[in-house]
Amino acid sequence: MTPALSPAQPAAKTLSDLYAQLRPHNLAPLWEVLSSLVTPTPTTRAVPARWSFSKVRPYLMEAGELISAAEAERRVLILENPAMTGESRTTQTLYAGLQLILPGEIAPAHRHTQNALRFIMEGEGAFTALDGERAYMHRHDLVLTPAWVWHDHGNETDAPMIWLDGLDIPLIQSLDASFAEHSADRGAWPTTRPAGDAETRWGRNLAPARRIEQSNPHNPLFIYPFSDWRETLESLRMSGPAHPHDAYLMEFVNPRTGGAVLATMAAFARLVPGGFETRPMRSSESSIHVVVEGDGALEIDGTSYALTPGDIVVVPAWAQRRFVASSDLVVFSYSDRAAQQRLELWRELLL
Ligand code: GTQ
Repeated sequence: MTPALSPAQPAAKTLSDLYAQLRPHNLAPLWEVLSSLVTPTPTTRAVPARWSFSKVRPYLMEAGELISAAEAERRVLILENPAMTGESRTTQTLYAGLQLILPGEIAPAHRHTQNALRFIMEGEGAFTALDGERAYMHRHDLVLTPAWVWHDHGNETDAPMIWLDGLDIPLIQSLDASFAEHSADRGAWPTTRPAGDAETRWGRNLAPARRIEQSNPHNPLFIYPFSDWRETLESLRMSGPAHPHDAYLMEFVNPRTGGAVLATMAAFARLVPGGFETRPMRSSESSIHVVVEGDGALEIDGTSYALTPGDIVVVPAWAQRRFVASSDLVVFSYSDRAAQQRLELWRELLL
């Protein structure tokens, strides 16, 4: 019999000896970490958090005095999760920021693999242009910039315009899939189509008969006016009782697919009638909620966050939450549900 080859080092006598031997070889024992990797339910580093628009606004205006939109490229204050400071993230997967564009300014054209949505907080009539088509934005409109579409922002009005940016930056970062390009002249994209063209073609339950089926069916509709979605919520309350867990909840949809507005993010409009309390629930998506009208509270894992217009509240993945409306609460929200559903990961638990 051939003798066994002698090991490079003496056999480890204890597990900790073994671990010391493994480390230089970039090896690690799964059994030490398995239960924290493969958890029965989601564990997240994100914590619930709330910002009030009126408290953030003065800082944003100060930034407006100190740096131009052109210099900054995007003049934004990031709403960082308090448990993940310095990481430019609001939840594990989602980013939120407040962007200011002053009269006469342009935020130059660029495109990137990150998906973005804007929810207008203040101002009337500045524009976002997608591939050179402008959409003029009004308070509480939802505006989209799907991945890899050229976009710039401009303000030709005489008042500041502020919106909430919702992006999937941390998700794209975790996938190491960030690509970006900037317009050669660092200016606005040349106008290619009349303002409002996308709404005309896609925003009225019609679609161009000779539409080209794209391999990437990104959403061709990029503005969802407040006046439309607010009216829908109002009509719903007449049509029947509120859902016990959702109250009146509608999803903004991509007219091409009927699915979520963006490849990774879904967006919602909710009405919780005054006096109504939703039943508690959990969802694997993380979500960011913006109070448009009304007062009440969002209870997250037993802590009550008072809600008033302009509040922005983070609900981490799998947190137990419920809405309590003192007066009619109108809430916009977005989440990573679209990404989770595409990956067949999304779940909820209705309690
Ligand atoms: O407006 O394109 O808040 O690219 C962060 C990254 C906004 C934008 C942000 C961006 C944008």
